[in-house]
Amino acid sequence: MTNVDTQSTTRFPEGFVWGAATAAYQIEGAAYEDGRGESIWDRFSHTPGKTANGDTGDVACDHYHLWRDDIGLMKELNLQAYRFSIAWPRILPQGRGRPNDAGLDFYDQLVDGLLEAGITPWVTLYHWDLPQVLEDEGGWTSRATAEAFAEYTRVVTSRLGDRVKHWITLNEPWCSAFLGYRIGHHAPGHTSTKEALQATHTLLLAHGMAVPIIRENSPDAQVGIVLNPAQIYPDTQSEEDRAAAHRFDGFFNRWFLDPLYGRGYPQDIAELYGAEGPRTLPQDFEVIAAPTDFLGVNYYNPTFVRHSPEDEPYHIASVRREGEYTEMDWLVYPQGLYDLLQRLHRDYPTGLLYVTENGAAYPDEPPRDGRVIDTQRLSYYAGHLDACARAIADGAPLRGYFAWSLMDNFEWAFGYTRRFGIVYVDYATQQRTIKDSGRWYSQVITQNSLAVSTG
Ligand code: IFM
Repeated sequence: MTNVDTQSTTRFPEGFVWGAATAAYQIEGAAYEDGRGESIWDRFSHTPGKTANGDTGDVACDHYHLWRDDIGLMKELNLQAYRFSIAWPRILPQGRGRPNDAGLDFYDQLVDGLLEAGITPWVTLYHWDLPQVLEDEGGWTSRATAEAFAEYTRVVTSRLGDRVKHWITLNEPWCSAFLGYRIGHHAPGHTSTKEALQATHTLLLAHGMAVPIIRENSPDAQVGIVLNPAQIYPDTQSEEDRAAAHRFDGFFNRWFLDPLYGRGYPQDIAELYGAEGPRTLPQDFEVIAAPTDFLGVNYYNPTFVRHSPEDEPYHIASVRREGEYTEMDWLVYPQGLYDLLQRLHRDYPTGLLYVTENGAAYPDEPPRDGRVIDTQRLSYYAGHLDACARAIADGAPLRGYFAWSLMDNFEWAFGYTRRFGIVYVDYATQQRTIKDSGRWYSQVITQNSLAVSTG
């Protein structure tokens, strides 16, 4: 393969789950087929100026048609589990109401195909592709969207709950709320703090409403939510920098984790948000804190912050540290994953932990003689898996790891300009090629250990 120094002899515990992850809008394509409704990402990506090169998910990796081949790839990679998401607009084109049989059939066959291949399906119910009709009625800022999500959950779990035993309600609600309604970098592209906070509340409520429905329709299932918690470090140990890091932790992490684990919204942050805070009902908090079995952690990079009086209103500035950066301009820092896993398990009753996404974008060369040499990605994985192993050795209840991503795909506002796959996709031909990182990962899976050759 390639010359990366991964000297580790680390073994993972028996039963550790090895997988890879994707999301519907990023890979499926077939945006107008078989009765699928419009999603906010169809609308957003077709709006000029919103994505790199005007890229859309219309075709993406054409997984909707190539899923059998893709299961073949997963087998070649020795994957034990595959995390994918269901496109809500394929199931309920109008957001609620009459289900679309063709959409349900697609996922039904995919699940059966995975099980036949000996691969455990891990299903995410919502990975950002809200039906546009619901957005037109207020989207995640409207409480009715949580009710629609509960209805959608009921439809999906009634159909797949007998065979799917690992369910994730939401992927990264921070992104849905803040990238979508505050920063505007994601669909639906709004820029209001008040909307983002209301959207957060609806998303958390939707999660809480969905949990008992999943349990009812999928007995013995493991149910969880996936967050993208930040591992935050103060730039210096000064009191002011540490206070800034604590505030940032409040905005980014505690605002989600505290209500999910029964503590309501953190008071210090609620005070800073003031009148922009969400409208809530007292009974919401019990719903949101529905007991779950695991927390999914998506980790890519750490966050360093400092106190900055000129940055109104919260006086926090991010700090760029020296080091290696990926093509996303994200610092490579495996220790952040170790620290994050320890912190989550120390501060919250998370139940089991799974790394549900971790990976890196680098500008790969197209395959030559059937090979893609992606040394940097391979070493990124090696470093982060080593951090996982150390976290387990030091007591974190980490039970599995999913590489992001199974294959190169539509990276949201970056379109097709960022490649995260362990499989290379030639978008013109839909040809897939397992990269060196993928070959290395498949050996790690087989050995259940990092003691595999990379040379
Ligand atoms: O591609 C995304 C994914 O959809 C959610 N988590 C982060 C990934 C990389 O940006």
